[in-house]
Amino acid sequence: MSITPPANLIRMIAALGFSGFLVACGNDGQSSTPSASASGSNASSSNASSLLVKVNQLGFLPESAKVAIVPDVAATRFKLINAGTATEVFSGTLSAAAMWDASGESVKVADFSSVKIPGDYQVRVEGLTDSQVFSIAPDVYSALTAASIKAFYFNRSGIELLPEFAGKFARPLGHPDTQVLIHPSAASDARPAGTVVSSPKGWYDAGDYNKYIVNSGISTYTLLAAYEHFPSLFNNQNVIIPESGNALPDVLDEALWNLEWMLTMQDPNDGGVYHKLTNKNFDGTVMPHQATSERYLVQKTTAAALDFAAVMAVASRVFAQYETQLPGLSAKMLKAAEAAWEWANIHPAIVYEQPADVHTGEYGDKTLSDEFAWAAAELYITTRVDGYYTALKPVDLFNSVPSWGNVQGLAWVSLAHHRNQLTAVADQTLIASRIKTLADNLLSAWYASPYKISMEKNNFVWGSNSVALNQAMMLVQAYRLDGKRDYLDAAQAQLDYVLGRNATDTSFVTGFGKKSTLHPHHRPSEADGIAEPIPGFIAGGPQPGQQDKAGCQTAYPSTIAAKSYLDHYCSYASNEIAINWNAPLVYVSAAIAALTPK
Ligand SMILES: [Ca+2]
Ligand SMILES: [Ca+2]
Repeated sequence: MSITPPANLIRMIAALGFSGFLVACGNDGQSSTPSASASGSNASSSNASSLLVKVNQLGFLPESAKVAIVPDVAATRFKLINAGTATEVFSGTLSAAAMWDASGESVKVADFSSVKIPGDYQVRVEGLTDSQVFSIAPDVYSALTAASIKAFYFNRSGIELLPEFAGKFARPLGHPDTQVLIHPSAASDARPAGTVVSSPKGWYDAGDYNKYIVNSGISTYTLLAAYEHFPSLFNNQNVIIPESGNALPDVLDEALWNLEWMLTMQDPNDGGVYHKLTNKNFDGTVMPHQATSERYLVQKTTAAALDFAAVMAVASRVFAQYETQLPGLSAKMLKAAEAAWEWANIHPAIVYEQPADVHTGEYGDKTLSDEFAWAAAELYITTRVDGYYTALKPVDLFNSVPSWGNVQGLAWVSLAHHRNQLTAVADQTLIASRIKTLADNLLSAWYASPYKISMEKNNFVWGSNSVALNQAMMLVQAYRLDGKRDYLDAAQAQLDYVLGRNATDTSFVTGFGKKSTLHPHHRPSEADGIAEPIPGFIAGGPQPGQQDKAGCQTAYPSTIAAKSYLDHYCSYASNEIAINWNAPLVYVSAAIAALTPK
């Protein structure tokens, strides 16, 4: 379970001085025994990080915009040196210092975009330690894209992870979910409480072992969109999963693992979709095969039906090209989407209500107009039936950075991508305008930012790193529409941000960067007895709520928004992983690689 409450909700809660709501909705916080190998973060490391040069620790494509952020020291110039040497390859002038209110730092910008020769480099500024080593290389993001997809494989339910694919992270099969029970909240005449249903496969949602349709929706969509938008990047990619080498790109094999589970979450008797498959309580800090509590299908909801309808409509058109390998699958998915859509229109306002005996994540959402619009948009694109376009009420539908509870932006992303294949009813001017208006707002923030990113103080909500990446995804859509280079550079900046050009000087992706997240709130990474975390996962990231601090024996290094990050297993509020945070990492790393000029 992970949550990304809207910023206004965070502000409202902060104003009320009330954090209990978020504790109740977040991950458990009940199971962790802080490990002895804690990160050692403390107040002095926070001060120290303010004196470091912040840079994307992985690096840049030769033609990428390239920026580092430098503390406000007396120096007015910077150098780029070959890593570990004194050899200067470039020198430039630092910008004037400016204060970033999100981090409380006064910083300068070092721009070395003109350096394009592949190699390993560091930024050097008099009076400061040299930056982390980073690369300029034409394939600099290939391993990142592959690992961020493979993270989904590592989070698969119902499969043994074999050493030939998982290496030292091999583990026994957990959660077969072939015999789960209908919870009383989900009971119907055809399936009374206690009915045994098979619902295998799918991904564990986050640091926990449960499976939630709403969050699966946006996550699976984002992987499918990455493939729809940049197929050539994935067509020959080998992620080293059991399906590598078959006829499908691995990213689609991985998406299919979850889609097959999602199909089992639809009640064949009426088309409704169960909200989640979970235990009654969160599991302890154990490996998947050691977590054997009874599992339940809980309550059908309108949001689940609509997110399911949207994703199945997308999947139907994506898998249509694999009719030979997967006969009937595309048609089956479209039928499932239409049945869920019909159920949602008969039951338009069934909001998730947590039963008294269930204590896992809620993914509750009372605003369903965006889910209706997204499902309608995807059904329209796949079927070209004009009635779906009308149903999405385009004139009333605005664009926004997507999150699990606010999916209207996904409708615009798909409409913009398929704009040349739509029927005459679609308003092309409106589609372009919605994409550009949002991206221009993000661009304005980027222009004004002392850190040269679109992230602003109020974006530091639960899962802030996914905000950064979803902002990038929306900037990418504008670049794809009109080719204005600033959109691409601003998207690159967001990727730089999560890879180390941030106020914590940390690359938030496990296994990538010299100083990266080591102790994510992720049960397998904590319980497997292996020192390093499973690679390819992005941590939630800084946010000042610190809803977990009562259960953490290690203090957060700072209360300031952009520094409020604790690299410790206990920190489900800043250091959990989640499928809906990893999916935009896949999208953005692939998009930057595919779109940056060669
Ligand atoms: Ca494959
Ligand atoms: Ca919503």
